[in-house]
This record gives sequence, C-alpha cells and structure tokens, in this order.
Amino acid sequence: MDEHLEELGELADTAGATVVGQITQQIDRPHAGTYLGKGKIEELTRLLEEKEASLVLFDDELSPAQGKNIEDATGRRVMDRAELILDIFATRARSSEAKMQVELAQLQYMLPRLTRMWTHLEKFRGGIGVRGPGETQLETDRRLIGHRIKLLRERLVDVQRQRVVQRQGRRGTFRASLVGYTNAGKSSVLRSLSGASEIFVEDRLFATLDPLTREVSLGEGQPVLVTDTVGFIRKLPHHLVASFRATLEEVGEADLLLHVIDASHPVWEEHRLVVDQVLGELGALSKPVLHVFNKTDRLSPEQFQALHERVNNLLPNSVLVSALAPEGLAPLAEELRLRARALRPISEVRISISDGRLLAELHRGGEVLEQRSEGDELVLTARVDAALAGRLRQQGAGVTTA
Ligand SMILES: Nc1nc2c(ncn2[C@@H]2O[C@H](COP(=O)(O)OP(=O)(O)OP(=O)(O)O)[C@@H](O)[C@H]2O)c(=O)[nH]1
Ligand SMILES: [Mg+2]
Repeated sequence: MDEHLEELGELADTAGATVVGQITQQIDRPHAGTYLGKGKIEELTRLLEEKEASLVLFDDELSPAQGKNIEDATGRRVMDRAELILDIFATRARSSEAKMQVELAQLQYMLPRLTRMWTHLEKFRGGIGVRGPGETQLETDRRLIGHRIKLLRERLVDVQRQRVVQRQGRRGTFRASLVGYTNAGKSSVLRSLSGASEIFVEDRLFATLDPLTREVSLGEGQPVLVTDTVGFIRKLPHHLVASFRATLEEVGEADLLLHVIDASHPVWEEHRLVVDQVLGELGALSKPVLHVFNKTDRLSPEQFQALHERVNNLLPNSVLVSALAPEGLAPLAEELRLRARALRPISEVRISISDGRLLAELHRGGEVLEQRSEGDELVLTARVDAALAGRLRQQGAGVTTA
C-alpha cells in the first residue's frame, strides 16, 4: 500500500500538485456511499483543514455517487486515480491524435458524473434553479457530449487509416516495439540505440504519449525499426486503454516486443505483471517478447547479482542493460541482431537477368550478401523473410532456403 500511495504521489507531482498529507483506512469493503467510513471522513475533513488542502486524491476508483458524497462532506474537490491520470494525459498530449484520444476518454469518464459537475455549478449560483432548468441543461449537455464522442470516434478512424498506409510502407523490415511500465526507460533505450537525441526523456510519469519510430542500425545488414510507445501503469483507466488501442496497434504488428523493466525499482515484478495484463487486454500477449532489464547501473554489485539470479529463474532469455551507461545497451543490440536475422534466413534466389523489377524488390526488402550470374540468370545469396520469399516466388523467381 505504501508503494501504491508513493506512486499516487508521483502522479500528483506529474500533474502539478503538492502532496501535503495522506490518510489510509483498513476496511473489508469500501463504503457504498462514501468509500471511507463515517469517522474516517471526519478525520479526512479535519486533516484537509489543518493542511489547508484544496484537493483530495483517491488511489482507487470512486463511483460517481461516492465522489459527490465525499465532496459534499469535505467541501473539497475530489479526484480518483483514473481522473488524475486522464488529467496528466490531457496536459501532455501533443499530437492531434493523442489529444483526440484523451478527450474521448475524458468525455466517457465524465458522462456518468455530469450530475456531480452540475452541482458544483449550482453551488456557485446559490442553489437557484437547481430543479427544472438544471435538469434540462444536464440533458442538453449529455446530448452534446454524446455528439462529440461520436465525432471524435469518426475522426480517429480517419487518422488510423492513414497510419495503416504509413505502416505498409515499412513492410519487410524487422520491427520491434518498446513496451513497459511508465518511467522504465523506454524512450531512453530508443534514444541511445538510435542516437536520436531529440527523443523526449523525463523523470516523470507519462513523458511519452505518441508512438515514435526510429531506425536503428545494428552495424550490419538492414537497420531495424524500433517504436517507442506510451507507458502503462496499474489501474490504467479502461477508457484510456480503449482510446489508445489504435496507437498501440503498432505493438500488435511488431515482430518483437521489447518489454523494458526498471530493474532498480523495488516492485518491478509487480510492474511486469501490470504490463502483461494490459498487453493481454490489447491481445498482444502471443507476440514474442524480450524482457529488457534496464537501469542496472543503479544497482550495487550484490543487487546486480541477485537480479541476475532472479531473472535467470524467472525469464532466462532476458537481457540486463543500462540505457545510460556507455555500451550499456550492447546485450540488447546483439539480441536484436540475432532475432532480426533469424526471421530472415539466408536463401538462394534465382532471377532472370532481364528482370530488373524483381531484383529491385529483392534489394528493397531483403539483404543481398552475394551475387553472380549463371547464363541468363542472376544467382543471389540473400537474407529474405517468408513474406518476401513468397512474393518473389509468385513472380517467377526461384527461392531455396538452406
Ligand atoms: N540510472 C538510469 N536512469 C535511467 C536509465 N534509463 C532511463 N533512465 C531515467 O529514467 C527516467 C525515465 O526515462 P524515460 O526514457 O523517459 O522512460 P519511459 O519509459 O520512456 O517513460 P514514459 O514515457 O514516461 O512512460 C529518466 O529520468 C531517465 O534519465 C538507465 O539505464 N539508468
Ligand atoms: Mg517515454
């Protein structure tokens, strides 16, 4: 629980709030009306006054009624974890797609809570007109929000179509997607692998919202494409997961997922499970995954040894790296090289000398290692993936894989 509250504090900090106190209660089941018990609510109210706090953050999800009741009892603005995360996403969204995705998630979150938001306004108006006009206005708002949700969904579908076109251009190249808990170091890994210093890295949560793809040269053969994605967190609001599903389609189409884990974090094992759970929701659990244990530069030799043993038991085919230490990503680069190669076995390709188009296609999608001519045929030794081999065969080339 302490760990969870600490993380809530980090979320608050990222959102721009300062934590002045905290309160916990051990209960079997949250109170249906106020989440906390009656005495605890009174204690909370006293604490708020004492600390002159203006906001209450709950680590759990509150029902619309609970949120309203606690606001009434404490006289302070109340937010739950989901709303706080939505707020962070809203301030951090840069691209028009991310903005639309966040707005969609926020509206869906708001819809069942409109009554509460209206009572806020009514308080300022001194309670006049609470009944009739208020009700009508509420209904108008619901309708307008409904329209807006529909419009955003349609626009997002358009953006996603363009994305599919973009991705098709990248066929034939080995693709890896970075996934992981927020702040694990995904962007730092991509920055260091690709040398792209413009990639944004920050010691706050959800620095990255938009996927970003960079070419990574591994020193031989074709470069691989690595995509950075939005980080996950426990209790990620499900509207957000749904909204970002399209962005995360990159994940679904990757040849390999690089699951980055902050190995210096005390509860990395729990983070790992959370990430697997979200990947499950996205239907991406069947993908090949390489676990990348990052930030090992922060570990003492003893801690490093302990991690090494734990990882060997748990996930033996993992790499231990540091995005910041010199050469710290060498084990990852080597593994990428091996995996990219395995997907593109060495084949012998025979093409008629006059067929320039086929030759060009082979050079574009494969990696030509050797080339000689035999009569009116070109015989090439090349790394070719299954899809390209199929296309070449279909157009009359001979392809034999050793
Ligand atoms: N010591 C150390 N710090 C690291 C390492 N990798 C990343 N960091 C730091 O961890 C923080 C988060 O790094 P990011 O690369 O932004 O993490 P991210 O996974 O992209 O985070 P989000 O985009 O917010 O989900 C930054 O302060 C980095 O400098 C590492 O290998 N060692
Ligand atoms: Mg990032």
